Amino acid sequence: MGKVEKHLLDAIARNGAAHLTLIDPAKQSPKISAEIASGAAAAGSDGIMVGGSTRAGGKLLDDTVLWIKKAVDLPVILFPANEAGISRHADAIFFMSMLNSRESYFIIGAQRRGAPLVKRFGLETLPMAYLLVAPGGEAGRVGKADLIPRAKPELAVTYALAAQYLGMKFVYLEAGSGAAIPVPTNMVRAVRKATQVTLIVGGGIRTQKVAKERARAGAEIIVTGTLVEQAKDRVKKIREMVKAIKSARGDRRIPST
Ligand code: 1GP
Repeated sequence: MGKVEKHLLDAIARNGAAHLTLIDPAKQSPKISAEIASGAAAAGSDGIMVGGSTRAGGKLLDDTVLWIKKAVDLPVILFPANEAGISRHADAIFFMSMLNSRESYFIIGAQRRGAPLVKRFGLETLPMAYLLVAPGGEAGRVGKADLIPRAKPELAVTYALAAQYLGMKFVYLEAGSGAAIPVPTNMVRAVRKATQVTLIVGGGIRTQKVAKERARAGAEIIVTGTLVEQAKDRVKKIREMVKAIKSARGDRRIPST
């Protein structure tokens, strides 16, 4: 098992659930991204994801990762929209496939193109199924997702099980960045119950209550992006979020990998 995967699983084992902070390099300068990461680290977040559907790459991505690495000790994990979202300076990459895309490019095309770079840079790979749930937001639109309807938890389960059988260790239920409504709790619970993958949930999570409910339902990693970007008192906001997530599940079982 790689170092970053171990870091995440240890955090989950310790606290029942973990929090990751998503930073989109296209939304602010690398310096501000590093400030956001510092705030997240001070607040107890467990890692920094860098990426997003704006598809930032190249120098902006490299500089953002370098600035963040200089500012915090937390692992920096790439969250790429396509093969452009790869930086040699990161600690790991969510090597992800949008299983419910209608286009093979988002299922395996971008991954095939990016794989040689990942190898060359020696990045730790965290294999992940990326499942877009309605409303899906920009990620769903860009990725041409055949969105999982909110009322169809059993459909999410079939994708998640397929991901597990394909050997993916992580499944990400994504409602889309800034979504007005997050992934429904009963969908989180259904996927948790049916699979042994490490379950990530994100998109539209802004309040402690919403985060806590998802963690209680079985989400092991909660991702927040917009909240962190927009909050005035960032550290306080993230601290509250982290506290809610980590106190949600006293007795949950440790996920097997
Ligand atoms: C988006 O799930 C993440 O990929 C985070 O969403 O920006 O709504 O927190 P928010």
